[in-house]
Amino acid sequence: MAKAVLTISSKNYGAWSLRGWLMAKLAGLEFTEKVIPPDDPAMKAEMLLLSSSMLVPALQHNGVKVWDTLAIGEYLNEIKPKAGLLPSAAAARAHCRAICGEMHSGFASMRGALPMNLKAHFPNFKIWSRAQADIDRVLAIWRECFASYGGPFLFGKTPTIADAMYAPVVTRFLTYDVALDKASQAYCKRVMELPAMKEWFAAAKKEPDEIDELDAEF
Ligand SMILES: N[C@@H](CCC(=O)N[C@@H](CS)C(=O)NCC(=O)O)C(=O)O
Repeated sequence: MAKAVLTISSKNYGAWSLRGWLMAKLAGLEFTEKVIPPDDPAMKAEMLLLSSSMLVPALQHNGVKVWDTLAIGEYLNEIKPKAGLLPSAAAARAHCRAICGEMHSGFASMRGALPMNLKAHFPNFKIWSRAQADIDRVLAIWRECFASYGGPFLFGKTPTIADAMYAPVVTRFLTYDVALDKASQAYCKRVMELPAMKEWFAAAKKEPDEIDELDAEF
């Protein structure tokens, strides 16, 4: 069977890349990575061949091209149904899709003000009120999940696409020293301890140093 290829961008800055990559790891998919430097205009033409949106992550698998992170998560769930990327109960599955959708389309203030930057640490970072409102909503989403499914992940004992969708939020909370309640702190620690997260983090640290114009959500 042809091996899958996942195209991604920077591991230090690429929040969407991290989400798609983590979903593929959680699914147990065998894949090779193709890393396209986000600041290289020459790569745009190549990206168009891989992803109609010209955005990453983009997955190629058995002649199928899937782009956009949520579509990749749904596709992975179809080809790897035993991985539990979506909860098995319909109500929990609907809840999972709802909070993934909220992450996919929302939290613009938090994403803009606190861009993912795994190598950085900003103690006492001043968070403006709109970003704080987004953070409060994320924490409320997490609290509801912990109360409904008992943790340690958002939908219970094993990680789902929701944990992948919120993984770059976890890293932001750590980078920007966001004040967290005990349960959310424990959740962040649990996500960071996933072997795949450790692998991604180690690779991000080896990337060339920060590029100023990339200190923004992309
Ligand atoms: N809605 C898209 C967002 C993907 C996205 O914004 N990807 C960024 C990188 S993490 C990108 O490809 N940026 C390249 C560019 O804008 O040229 C998804 O869910 O995958």
